[in-house]
Formats: sequence, structure tokens, C-alpha cells
Amino acid sequence: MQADPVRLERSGDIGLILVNHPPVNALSHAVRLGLIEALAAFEADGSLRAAVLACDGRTFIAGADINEFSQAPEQGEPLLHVFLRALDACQKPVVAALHGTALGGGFEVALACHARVIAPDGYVGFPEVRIGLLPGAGGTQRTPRLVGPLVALDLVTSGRHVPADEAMALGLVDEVATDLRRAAVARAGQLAAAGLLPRVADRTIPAFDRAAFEAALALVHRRARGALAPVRAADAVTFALTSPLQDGMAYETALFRELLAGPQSRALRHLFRAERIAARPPHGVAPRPVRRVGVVGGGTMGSGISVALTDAGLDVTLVEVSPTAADAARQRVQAVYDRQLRTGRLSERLHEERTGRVRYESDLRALRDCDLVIEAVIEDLDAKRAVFRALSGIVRRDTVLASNTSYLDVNLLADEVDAPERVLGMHFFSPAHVMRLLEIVRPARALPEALATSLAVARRLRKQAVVAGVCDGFIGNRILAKSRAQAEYALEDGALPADVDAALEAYGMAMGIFAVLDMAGLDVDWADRRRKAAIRDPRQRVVPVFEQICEKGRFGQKTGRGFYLYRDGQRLPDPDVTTLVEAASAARGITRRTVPPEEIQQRVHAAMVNEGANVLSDGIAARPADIDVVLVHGYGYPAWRGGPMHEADEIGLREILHRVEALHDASGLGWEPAPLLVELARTRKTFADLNR
Ligand code: T1G
Repeated sequence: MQADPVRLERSGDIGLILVNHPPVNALSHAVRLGLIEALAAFEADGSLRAAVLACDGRTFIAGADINEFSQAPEQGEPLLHVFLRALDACQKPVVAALHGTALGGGFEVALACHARVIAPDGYVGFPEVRIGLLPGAGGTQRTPRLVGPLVALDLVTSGRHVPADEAMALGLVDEVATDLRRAAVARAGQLAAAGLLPRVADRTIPAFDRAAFEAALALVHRRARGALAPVRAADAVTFALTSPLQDGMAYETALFRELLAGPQSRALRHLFRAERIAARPPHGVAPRPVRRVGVVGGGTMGSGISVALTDAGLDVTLVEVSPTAADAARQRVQAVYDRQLRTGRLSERLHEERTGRVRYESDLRALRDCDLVIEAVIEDLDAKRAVFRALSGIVRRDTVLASNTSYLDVNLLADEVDAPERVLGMHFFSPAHVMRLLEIVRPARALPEALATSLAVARRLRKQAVVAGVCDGFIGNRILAKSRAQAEYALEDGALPADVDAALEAYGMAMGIFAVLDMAGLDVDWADRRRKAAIRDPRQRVVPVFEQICEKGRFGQKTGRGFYLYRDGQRLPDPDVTTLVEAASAARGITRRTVPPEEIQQRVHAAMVNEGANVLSDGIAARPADIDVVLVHGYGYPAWRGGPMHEADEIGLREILHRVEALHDASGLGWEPAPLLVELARTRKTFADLNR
């Protein structure tokens, strides 16, 4: 049993209430109990005239202990409110010393203190909405009193982390101090000497622009796309504008309990754990240090990967086939940074530093000192083989060699090098400097050190890594191919692209499947579909519309027409596509019908789950939760649904099996129920049982 996680020490006549509960000083039951006891001891000690509340380790309290939420409610006593009420009643000043990420309940504790001092590299925030909750210990009521309703609304509904300098500018903290502990002790002494007890709770809501607040509220509702927590958090802030603090706290608690008991928070807390388990490195294996990274190929992906690596502080050398091509790559990287500068997302200093940190070469030998090389040339096996063969004679034997391929067999690339155990796939998603998902593709001979190294680089890039086995499409694209097939079948059955996309967006997807295809460019997929057509069983049901659109040279947004017509920045139904779809129905002898949105949603979801079960059986994904992480972070699956496999458990696998059997009845070969799904349904087990 760990020693008491909270202790009371002193610095002269200033008390130090210190929390030590690794890894993030979460407000577990023991910590809450310790805080109550330490505060009482501080108050009772007449020789202490003020106190500082601080934490050991990497961060100030980063929030409530998420693991406790799935435990029985009685575990929750004493609630955080008990400690906060004791703080409110305290007759001696307590100053919070914030470092690392003072988040959620941690920042709510800080708001109940009499002042807040933060380290220059510290952050504050309310990430509760990211796990389907809202600040449940006064955050929605104190924050509008401290910094006004508009800032409060932004913080509690976005969940974003606010850096120290912005927190100071907004008035969330009172001081930014490099010597944090000393500054907090000094401030506590000053408050005591002045006899001041400034409480956020004593403040009233400052004057604010009501029209701006109403507009911000409307934006929260629009952006929620089915997520409940941001909307409820906005309700709580709105309630604060016209209610006494205690009434507001009671209302906030009611909303908090409603969300905690609901499916969305269960789903988002599932994802919180799943993301960390998916990215966990092999136990006891040290990653190799990576500072210099080579990128081969400076097209859209190669330049995007170079930006992601540069943003993470790595030294990047990008190699293209010629000086002209290398310069074109430089221009692509430059364009990304110029846009960030123009839109104010990047300072002049960082713009200059980052654009200057990438080297552009046209000779692979420039990569000889690299610790990692990422190949991002065209999706052609021979072209990639040639790169790996050449690299093998240039880089060190322990340099990790990774391919950005989206479906090719990485084992075949490993065959080309002298030390195949250091070869794997790092499948980025476009745009590579934006999309969080990174599939780490592990071929048969890859050593744990190579895997650990690529996972460490993913973490450095702040990417969400998921390890995949080698198959056509790995995890995400393999599942997407099946769900997209169902979307195309729905066209033949009677729907139009706009109907399918509307149904999927109503489901919470960021964008409908056909709109995404038009945005990415149909030509990208066309090559892949031709490749698959060459190896596909001719008895499988295939809808010809995609190919027919491509044969007209229509590749989506970039040509002004694809599944939709693009005019004056608008996406419009294309009558030509309607004609093609109707002809496809006729050719298959289908009498077109209205396909209800729920049917489209269920068929697409069932297709994902069934193929996900096959992906698991084939050992391509280690656990169902990894599949959820891939679909949420790479394919716009609504996070508040937890991912397709989690959602299947929520619906029930017997029902899911019935839906898959219906797909099989309607579409035949290639739609057989996955044996794993059949087995789980038969034995009344869940995918969650496989996540352990
Ligand atoms: N509870 C329990 N464990 C937590 C935790 C938490 N709040 N936060 C992190 N961990 C574990 C995590 O599972 C991992 O464990 C390890 O710490 C390192 O995390 C009342 C109700 C703080 C920014 O939502 O955002 O307060 O996998 O890998 O990348 O109103 O963790 O190693 O075993 O993420 O450096 C609100 C969630 C809670 C913060 C650090 N707070 N955490 O990121 O490390 S609800 C949050 C994070 C609340 C109040 C409400 C991040 C981080 P393991 P990590 P990191």
C-alpha cells in the first residue's frame, strides 16, 4: 500500500499541502481523504498563517481518478465537494501551485483556492467533455465568475488545454512563475499579511456580451453532432448566469450524474483506456533513440510526414529523385508552414525555425546517419523494393526502416534489406501532419526494439498509434472497404449519395463516405479498386457506379465532379450520378425503394463489426478496442459511440449477428458471418471480454 498520498509540510510559517500520487496525482479516494485531513491539520495549526497546495511529480492534479467512475458509487465518498466546501470555509489563504497539466477536478481545486500560480510550461483546462462528462466540482459555476461566461463556455465545452501565458491573460491564474514553489509561498504570505481571502465563489458574473454568448452557444450545439457532454456543459454555464453558486453547483451535479450514468461517457471512457493500451510499447523493451529522421519521397504524404516530424522537434532530411523534385517537396512543406503563419497558428519565430530545419536532398546517401527512415514513395511494390534495397547499403544496420504503404505486404520490403528485423510499416493518414492515427504495421520478423522505437516516435509526434498485422488494408482500410461496399449497395437498393451521407452524418460521422471520397480524390481509390478487381471472386456483388464516374474523368472536388457536383463552393447532387445509380439498379433487376437512414447506419455498422471480427481472428488487430481506436481516430467514427466494436457490445452481439446474416442474405459471397462473431453471440460473450 502506498504511503499517504497527501502530506502537510511547512516552509517557515507557510504550510505545504503536498500530493504525491503518481502518475498524474489523480484525485483518487485516498487523495481526497488525504486532502481533507491535511487541510484540517493546516487550519488547526496556529503557527501556520497560510498554505500552498502543490504536487510532486510531473503534474499538478490532472483530474478525478477516471478508473473510479466504473466502480460502485459508494467508492466516491468523500466526494470532491466535501474538500472544496472545506476550502471555501477556510479562514487562512491557500495558494495553488500549478505545474504540468492542472486539469478537470485538479483545476476545480485550484479555483477553490484563494490564488493560483502557474509554471511557464504549465496548462489548465476542463477535458471532462472528452470522456463524456462535464466539470462536476464547480468548474462550470466558478469559471464564469472568474473570467466571464464566454471564456468559461469555451473551456468547458472544448476541453482544450490552456497554456500558462494564455491562462494569465484570461485571468484564470494570478501569476506565472519560473520558481513556482517560492512564488506560491510568497503569495500565500502576502495574502495572510494583508488579511485577504479572495474567493472565486464570492464573485458575481462580470458584464458580458449576451449576443456573443448566444452565438457561441449555438456553435456548441452545431458542433456537438450528437455528443451530449458539450451541450450539458453549456447548459450548466448558462444556468450560472442567473443562479446563486450553491444552486448552480446542485444543477451541475445533477447534469454530471446524468452524463456519468449514460452510454456516451461509458463509450468515451472506454476509448480513453483503449487509446493508451493500443499505444503501449512491448513490456520491458527500450526504444532506440531517434533524433535524425529521413523521409524518402516528398509528395503529399512525404511532405506531410516531414512536417509532423519537424513539429515534434526532430531533424528531418527529405530525399527526392532530383533537385527539382526536392525543391517541389520543399515548396509543399513551406506552403503548410506559410498557411499556419498566415492563419496565426504559428509564430514568426517558429515558422522560421521549422522551415529551416528540414534538409532537402536528391541522394539517398544523405540519410546515412539517420536513426529512422520513412519511405513514402508511390504505392508501387517494385518502386518501394528498390528504395529499401538502396537504403540497406547506406544506413546503419540498426536504423529502423519504415514504409508508409497503405496496404502492401511489408514482409516483401523486409526481404530487400540486410537486417529485415528493423523493417516495419508506419501508415500515416492524410494530411499526415494533422490526422492523429498512425498504424504501426508489424511484419513477421520485426524485433520488439523496432516496434518500441516506432511507438516512441508515434508518441513524440503526438500520434495515436495502433499496431496492425500485415494484410491488405491492415485494420482501417480493410474494414472501410467492407463498410463502403454496403454504402454502395444502398445506392443500388434505392438511395442516392446524399441520402447515404446524410444518414452517416446523422449517425455522428464527421463526413459521409461519398463526400470523403470526393474530397480525397476518386483517382486515388480507383487504382486500388482496379488492383482488387483483378483478384476478386467474380461472384461477389460489386456496384459499377464508382468506376463509371472515374471513367468520365470525374475524380471529385479537384475536378468539380465526382459523386457530387461542386459549384461555387457548394456540394450538389449530380444528375449524371443519379442516372448511373438508377441504371445500376436496373441492371441488377432491383426495384428501387426508399432506404431508411437507420437501415443505412445499421448495415454500414454491421459491415464494420463483421470485418472487425475477421481482422481479430486473422491476428491483424490485437484486441477489439484497437479497432475502435482506428475507426475513431482515422475514419471519423463518432467518439461518443466508443467505436464500432464497443457499440456492437452495447447493442448486443446476437442482434448484430442477425444484422450480419441479413447482409449475407442480401449480398451473398463475402458477407458470411465472421466465425468469431458467431461464437461470441452463441456463448453470450462480448468483444469487451477480448479486451482484457
Ligand atoms: N485518472 C486516472 N488515470 C489517469 C488519469 C486520470 N484522470 N489521467 C491519466 N491517467 C493515467 C493514464 O491512464 C496513464 O496510465 C498514465 O496516467 C499516463 O497518462 C470532478 C469529474 C494528464 C494530459 O480527463 O488527459 O476531473 O496507461 O499516457 O500523454 O470535474 O493523461 O500508464 O497505466 O495520458 O502525458 C478529468 C485525463 C477527469 C485528464 C497526461 N481529467 N488525462 O498525458 O500521459 S474527470 C482528465 C489526460 C474530472 C471533475 C471531473 C492525460 C494527461 P497508464 P497518459 P500523457
